[in-house]
This record gives sequence, structure tokens and C-alpha cells, in this order.
Amino acid sequence: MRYMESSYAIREIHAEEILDSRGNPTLSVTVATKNSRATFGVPAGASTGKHEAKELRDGDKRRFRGLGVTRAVRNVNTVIRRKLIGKDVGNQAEIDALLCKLDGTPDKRRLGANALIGVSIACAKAAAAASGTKPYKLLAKNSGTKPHTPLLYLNLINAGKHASSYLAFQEYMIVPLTDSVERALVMADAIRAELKREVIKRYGPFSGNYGDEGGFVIHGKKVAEPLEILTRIITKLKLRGKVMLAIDAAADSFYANGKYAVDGKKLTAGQLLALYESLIRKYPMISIEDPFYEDDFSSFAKLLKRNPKIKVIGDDLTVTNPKRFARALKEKSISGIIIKPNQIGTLSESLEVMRMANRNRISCVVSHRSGETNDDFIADLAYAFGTFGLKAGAPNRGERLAKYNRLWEISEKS
Ligand code: 2PG
Ligand code: MG
Repeated sequence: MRYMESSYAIREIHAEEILDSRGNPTLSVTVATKNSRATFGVPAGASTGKHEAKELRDGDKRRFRGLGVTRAVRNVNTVIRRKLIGKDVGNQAEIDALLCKLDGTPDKRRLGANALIGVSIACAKAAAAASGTKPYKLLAKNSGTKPHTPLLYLNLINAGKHASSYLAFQEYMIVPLTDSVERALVMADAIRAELKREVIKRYGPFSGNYGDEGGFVIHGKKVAEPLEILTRIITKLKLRGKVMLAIDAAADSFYANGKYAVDGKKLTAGQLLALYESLIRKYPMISIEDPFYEDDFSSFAKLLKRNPKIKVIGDDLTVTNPKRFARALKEKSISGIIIKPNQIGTLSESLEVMRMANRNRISCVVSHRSGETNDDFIADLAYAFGTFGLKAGAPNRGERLAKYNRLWEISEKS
């Protein structure tokens, strides 16, 4: 009998080094079958949680300050390629289990989580292409979920580890309360234009410049200032009730020796909690991400218990890891969870966390990383699951717009 190559059999896997939005090296991985080909560009965080799966970087200081990924690239092009050629690209669970087994470490440090997630998502995209469908349609079909447009978490002021400023909190986001991407982008545009005028007037011309995720980097000194400015603009534009505010404190980045460095003071967890509560009282807040450092499950729980109307979201706390998430559930630490596939290293494990969230009525916010590529897969992922939110920075840098434009296309234009 003549051998017939299935149209789902992986024919080729190839990785190469490219640069991300911060100019740091990352991987671009391409997977091909007989009649399909798809590429995924791997993102990278700056405020990475210590429990995240580990990226493999070269460490050779003479090249890209040690950040090269040639070893991870080689791992894809040799050991991973050899094992996956001929496998069914549509069998995501099998592919991801093989990747985990090949790596053999709990945090993917041997082959590199950056290498693994590159292959994993390139396979998911190639599987969709091989069946002549779009990634979100295949994801929804395989998971039994109903596609729906998430709320956009648009980051308009950058600070913390994403900018050079005095403000401790990392991200100040607007969240338009609409499931129309177009309406959300129109509101965001109006607010951004007004915000640019306001911050230049208040802090001088340099505050009109952008940070890592495309938000303004303002010269303010107090963490409440951006919320105050954004609230005033929302009110002025008659968008009260239509646009909410969210912060990602990324508290780990200003935590040391039991204290949080905020507004020139060293706060205890209790004092920081009181500060959050004063912000919740004054401003139209929908959620707070990573309010405390990454192992303080109980302070998260306290904030949530006392403020059940606000979503308390885990990111560095949960790192898209089913075990960390299970602990957060047990301790009632969160009502929302950030989903970043590169935090855990395979798509299947990320989907497991999303299914766990759905079962436990925890809201998912699918998120980009601060170092991004032009890839748009996360828009499909969020839409396929009808997640609560999609967080992809400000709507004014190519690598961020790739996600918003993709969501706009799949939810409203096709
Ligand atoms: C976060 C992310 C994305 P980073 O903390 O939520 O905004 O930042 O990718 O630097 O971890
Ligand atoms: Mg975060």
C-alpha cells in the first residue's frame, strides 16, 4: 500500500531569532504541514513572576547583553523538531505533553519555556490553517466554548517596570463597558487625545511620550494622580458609567523586606490595603491586578473579601499555572485571573487554567507581555473563550494594535 501523508502531519518545524518590541531577542517559530504553515512570535515580560516557567537565554554578554535565544532556537530545530515531525498538528494535548516530557523539568528551564510556547502555539495556528479555519473557531470547537468579545483593558499610563517614572503602580487602564471593539476604540481614542493634552499641560512636554506598552509616562509623584486625571476626563467626556478604570499594581516590583515603596513611603500590607480602598471609594474602578507581592495569597483574599464588587486579579500570583491557581481558589484570593500562555509554557496548560476558571466562575483576562511581537493569537484565544477581558496595552503601537485589530476583525468584520 502506498503511504499517504495526512494533511495534518507536521512536515517541518523551524525556529529563528527575531527582536521583540523592546529590541530584545526572542523566537519566531514556524510549523508546516503538507498544505498549511503558521508562525508564532514569542513575547517576553519585564515584571515576570518568580513562579513563571523559565525562558532560556544565552547569557553571552557579548551578544544582546546576554539576552540572545540561540540555544532555545537550537532546541526547537534539533531535539523538538526530531520528536514532532510526523505528529498530528491538530492533537494539541499530545504535542504539549510531548514537549513537557522532552523538557523534563517542572519549570521548562532545560529546553526553555520560550522554545516550548513557540512550538505549542505555532502548532495551534497551523492546525487551524490545515483545517481551513481560523484559530478562534478551532479553539472554540475543541473547548466547547462560545466566542464572545471581551472587554478591552487599554493601558493609557505606563509606570513601574514599564517606564522610567516615580510611580510605583505599573499600569493604569481604561475599560470601556461595551462588547463592540469599534465602540471601545472610539472611546479610547477620545480619552487618549484628551489625556495627552492634559498631561502635557500638567507635567510638561515629556509626559506626552510613551512607555513600553504605549501608555503615557507622566511626571506625577503619587499613585492616585493618573486615576484622578482619567476620572476627570471620563466625566468631562460624559463617559461616566460607560468606561471604568483598572490598575495593575504589579506589587512585587515595589516590595522588599515586608514593605511596599509607594509615594515615597514604606507601607505595610495593611496600609497598602487601606490605600487601595481609598482609591476604590474615589474612582470608578473595575479591577486591581497583583495588589500585593506574588506569594501573599492572604492579603489578596482580604482585599477581595472586603471589596467584593471589585475584581481582584492574579497575575504574578497565579502565573497561568494550574497549581498556583488551585491554591488561589482554596484561599479565595482572587475573582479574576490573567492568562499569559508564555508564563506556563504550553497552550494546553493555559487552556486547562481557563477551563478551571470557567468552572469556578473566575473571570479570565487574556494578556500580552510588555515585550511583544506582532503576533495576534491572544485575540483569538480571548474571543474563542468569550473571556471577561483582553489586555494588550495602549491602542497606538504596532505590536499592541495587532491584537486589537485582530479582535476587531474576527468579532465585527467577518
Ligand atoms: C503584566 C504584564 C503585561 P510583563 O504584568 O501584566 O502588561 O507585564 O509582561 O512585564 O510581566
Ligand atoms: Mg500584571
